[in-house]
Amino acid sequence: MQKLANYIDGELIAPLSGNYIDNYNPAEGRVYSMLPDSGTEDVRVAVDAATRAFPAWSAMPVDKRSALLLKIADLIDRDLDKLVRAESTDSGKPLAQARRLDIPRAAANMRFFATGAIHFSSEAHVTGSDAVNYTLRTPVGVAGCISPWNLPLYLFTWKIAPALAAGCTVVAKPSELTPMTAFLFSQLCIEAGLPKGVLNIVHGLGNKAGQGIVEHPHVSAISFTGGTVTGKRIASTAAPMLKKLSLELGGKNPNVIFADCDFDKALETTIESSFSNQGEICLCGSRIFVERAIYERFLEQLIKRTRSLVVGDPLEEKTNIGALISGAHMKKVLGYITLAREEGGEVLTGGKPVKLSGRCQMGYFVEPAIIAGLGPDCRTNQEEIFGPVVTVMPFDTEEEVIAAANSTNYGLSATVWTENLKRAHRVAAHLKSGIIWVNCWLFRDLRTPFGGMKQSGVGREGGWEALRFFTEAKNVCVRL
Ligand code: TXE
Repeated sequence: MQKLANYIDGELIAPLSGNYIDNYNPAEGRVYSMLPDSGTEDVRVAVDAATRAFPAWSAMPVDKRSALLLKIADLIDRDLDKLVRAESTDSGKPLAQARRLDIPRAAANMRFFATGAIHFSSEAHVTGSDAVNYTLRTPVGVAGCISPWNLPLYLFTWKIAPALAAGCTVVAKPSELTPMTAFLFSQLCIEAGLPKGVLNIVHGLGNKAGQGIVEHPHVSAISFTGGTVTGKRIASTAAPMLKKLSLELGGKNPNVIFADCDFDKALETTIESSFSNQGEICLCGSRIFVERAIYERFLEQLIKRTRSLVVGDPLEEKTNIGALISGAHMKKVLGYITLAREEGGEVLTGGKPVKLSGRCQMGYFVEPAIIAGLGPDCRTNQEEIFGPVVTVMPFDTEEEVIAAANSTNYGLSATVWTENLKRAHRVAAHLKSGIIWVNCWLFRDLRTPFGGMKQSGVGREGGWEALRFFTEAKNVCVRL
């Protein structure tokens, strides 16, 4: 069975303990490879390598750093098919989605920040004729980047690309549930000639390898995407050490559909925003609010379209919904279906495990579910399920729906459907979300700030925000 390796100081190496963790193929429900069970000692070696590499990497002219990152982007493009298949196998997501979204976006992340760093500039403030202040932006040092399993290479590169482009060296840990594309990525870094120690990838469990990165005194900044509970734990370690922190956490996002929307577009996009990646995207719209005038019609069409989605082998092109990430996660998702019933909800379609035949007979498949009859305050409508499960609620007024949409502890994203321009701007301004889509979903301009409010996190990624995060601002005041 294939054993993955850590990427430390430019080499692919085994964990110091010699121990490995089983890596599952979620569509087959069986172990298909093994990843290093790294501990704090492996992290220490990685941080030492990153510390040694920092002076040369941070001093390298930005166009040279950029060229190396662009080369890695080209290698991702070259290996598209291999990476797509690996991502689908490792995470259970449909191959078609990995080809359309995950892997191209990983290359785009590398290119965006490789070129962005060239254009990054700092400010100058002229204090009348008394002084000139200018801001020096220097890389923070060794950055820790910890990424989750739902969009593995996409979110991994979303963090390491700006860190490296800004001149930081990095110790990164992909999720132990989806290590494969980060491992393949480390091979591409070697091929591209990335200097040793600039990027180090330590595989392993969150509470060992991940916690080791967060606790290490020479890691100056932590960029994390994952669950809110884990984010809080990381903050409780990193905050007293006064580390810079960026936390992108969970969501329970409202999808608000007014009667004056473009009905067909709202319906089609709602199918995507509800069930893309099996609902395992922090940006999925899991609470659907529909204005009463079109509620029955919309719901009827939504059920019909949802029933037509193909739950199946992720490697088959016709599959819309692949496997959930793990048996434990499937249990959690099904537990929420039970909870929804206990809370008085009616499951209008789906919500049952799907038993496939052939190689996928042991896989973690769940039918996409639509639940109605629940108010906004119940647990089903307050807690992140992170699976193919949505609730649908009618509303009568704008004020009412804004209050309901804002009623959770989360504040990551929201979607608004209306053809009324004034209303669109008004509602967007009142929604407590870091990202608001009007008449679209998931569309991203990588220059815009990305992140959540409330329990959805602190800090913003994307564009200059990310390059600012990985640099320290120093003001130099020159008295004239
Ligand atoms: O993610 P974790 P889990 C949500 C979703 C899901 C829940 C739990 O609701 O059901 O979180 O998922 C690393 N120090 N999201 O438990 O634990 C871990 O190894 C340092 C939303 O699988 O947050 C992995 O690399 N690192 C989300 C990463 O954190 C630690 C995406 C994320 O894992 C650590 C995923 C520690 N103490 C889940 N403990 C989103 N925002 O998109 C764990 N890790």
